[in-house]
Amino acid sequence: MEEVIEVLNKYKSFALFCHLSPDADALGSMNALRLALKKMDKKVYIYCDGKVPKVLSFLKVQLDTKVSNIAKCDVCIMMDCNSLDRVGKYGQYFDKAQIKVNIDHHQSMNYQFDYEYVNRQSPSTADLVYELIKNLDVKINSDIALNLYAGLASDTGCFQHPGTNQLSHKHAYELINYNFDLRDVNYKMFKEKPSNYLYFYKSVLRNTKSYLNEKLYIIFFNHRAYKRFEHICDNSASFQFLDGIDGNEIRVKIIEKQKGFYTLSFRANKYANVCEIAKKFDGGGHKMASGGKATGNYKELLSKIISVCKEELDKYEK
Ligand SMILES: [Mn+2]
Repeated sequence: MEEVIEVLNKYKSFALFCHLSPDADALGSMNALRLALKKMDKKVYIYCDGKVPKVLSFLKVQLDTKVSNIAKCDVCIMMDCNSLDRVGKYGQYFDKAQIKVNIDHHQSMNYQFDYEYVNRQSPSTADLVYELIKNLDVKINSDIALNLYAGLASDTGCFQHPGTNQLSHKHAYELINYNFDLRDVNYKMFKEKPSNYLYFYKSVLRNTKSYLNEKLYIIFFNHRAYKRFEHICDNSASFQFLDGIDGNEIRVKIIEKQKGFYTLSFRANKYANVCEIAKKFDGGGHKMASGGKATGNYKELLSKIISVCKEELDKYEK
């Protein structure tokens, strides 16, 4: 931590990066650090290969797109992920950075950084960014606090996921003291739904099939369904109503973003390690929540997913 703080203090210009299909933790962490560094009169650019989901517009993230600025920066920081793959089209630019920093809480993908502030037990990257900012000569304001709160509330599933700990609540308590509109943020992240949500639910139920004695659910949205519900699909919380169903352990969400190009997300209920599954599909993440990607024929993909999930579930069969 001291080393990363030294880097943040010492250098003048920074490019921040987060993962594809960004969530509130990725965007909130990045935006909070940007706001803090700006207050220290640093130059900061932020990059994300993907759109800010409509539901997260309240974070007021302004993504940069001009890649020529990246090489001009002293330091590049990868946040809420730790591999070039996860940064998507910006990976090649990150790879050329003079100084590479990682701030993250995911399982390692073995990419070499110069400095790391990583805690794989931390429930969110926002918790880590908050600890860093507290050690910088910056007065935290309501915008910084809002972005950090959104990140930690989102990654803990509003303080419900198993990784949620005392520190999550302590940090939330401290951040709420900065007087952002807590009620509004919670409503937007955990309650508000677009008007076509009923049709989205119907579509999810129609497109969910169960395998392996109900232990595995697979939800598939083809590119037409994705187009229809794009903004809802991009918010992983939209599928949370399928979590925790007794007898089910793994849920795989397959979204065909473009014809033949799929993003995959994996969720576990209690014991399966879906990060191991995601690694077989160019991805990674956490034990209970991971992501990956695939291309090609759907039927082949489906049978590969089923067999990889079976392999993981078999580890726990007596
Ligand atoms: Mn995260």
